[in-house]
Amino acid sequence: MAVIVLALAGCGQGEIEDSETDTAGLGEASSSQPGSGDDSTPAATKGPAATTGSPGETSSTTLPSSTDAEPTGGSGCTETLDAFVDADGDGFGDEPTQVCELSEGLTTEGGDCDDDDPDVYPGAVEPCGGSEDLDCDDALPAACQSCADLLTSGNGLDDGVYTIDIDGPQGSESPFQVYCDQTTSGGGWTLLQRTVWDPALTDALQTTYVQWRTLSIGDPVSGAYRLRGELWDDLQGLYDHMLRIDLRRADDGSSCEPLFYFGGGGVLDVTETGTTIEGMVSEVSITNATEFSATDVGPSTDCVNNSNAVPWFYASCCSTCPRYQGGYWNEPHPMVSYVNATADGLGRMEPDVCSSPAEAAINGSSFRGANSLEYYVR
Ligand SMILES: [Ca+2]
Ligand SMILES: [Ca+2]
Ligand SMILES: [Ca+2]
Repeated sequence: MAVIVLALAGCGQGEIEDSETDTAGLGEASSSQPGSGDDSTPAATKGPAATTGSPGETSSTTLPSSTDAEPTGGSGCTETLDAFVDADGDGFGDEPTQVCELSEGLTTEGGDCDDDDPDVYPGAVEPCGGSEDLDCDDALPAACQSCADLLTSGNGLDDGVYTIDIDGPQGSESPFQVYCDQTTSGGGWTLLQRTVWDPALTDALQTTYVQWRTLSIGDPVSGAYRLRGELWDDLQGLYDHMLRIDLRRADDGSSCEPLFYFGGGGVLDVTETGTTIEGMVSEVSITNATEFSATDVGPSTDCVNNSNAVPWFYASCCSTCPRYQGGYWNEPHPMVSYVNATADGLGRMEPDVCSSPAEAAINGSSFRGANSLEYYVR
């Protein structure tokens, strides 16, 4: 502000009588200055009150003569320049003014929608997923297209539920909520499915292929959940896969600390008639077949129907079962076979994460029950 008044003051010498053109700029600028209520004071005399800004140094040297209302030789202002106050120094201003020449704190570029924030101006970079209009186009930033995008944008660094727009603002797909793991092994993971111990909750996920492909079920925050299958392959950017396994303690049914198993290179391909996953390299069998089975489609429909499993990449049985019944459980539960034999991606096994043993499979095999089993891609 101070700087502007100075510039105006210099300019005002020659135009002090032209109240029509100058009043707007002077009035606005001077209204915030101490003592500016004295309307009879020539504009230039207000300058000294505003000489705290370094840019005013050159102007201030001309100010004493301005009180004579006598233009000094050569410094008169023959033409004024439309300019804007740039209080935050980002090169764009908001408050219009007229000056003889530009000086620090002034700019010819208008449109700064927040002149107190140097990160907000027309054309500013506006990362997806933000909650503030940074580029002054009167629109909030677009939603990010995945959890990985949220991580890159800096607007989604914590684990939690976020709104993503998988095909961007121009696409036909509406934004929807997902759960993102942004902290495990580099983050950027989008949750695709969660099965839980309680059969009544997970029952809803045991569906036909069409239902698996077209219907999202449950809440990404907690409980049984599945993002509809037709989006699964759209969310794989790096072809990375992750299983989060919360083993169930035998004594009180509480959850152990989570284990995380990873796979790379697995290419998901979802079509209207079938789904495959090819090329995954992982230390354990995150999937047990390349082909996907639901109640009506796939090589292991028997597993899904007779064992109350949920749609998954099953062979005849599974080392990772999002849900399975029979042999091991009287009720269908999530279960895995390798947690006491193969370390997870963080180097831990069952004894490292459970203060008491996880619930053992009823037939004494290596299978363990899980309070939740979550599948992510990124
Ligand atoms: Ca500005
Ligand atoms: Ca700004
Ligand atoms: Ca914007």
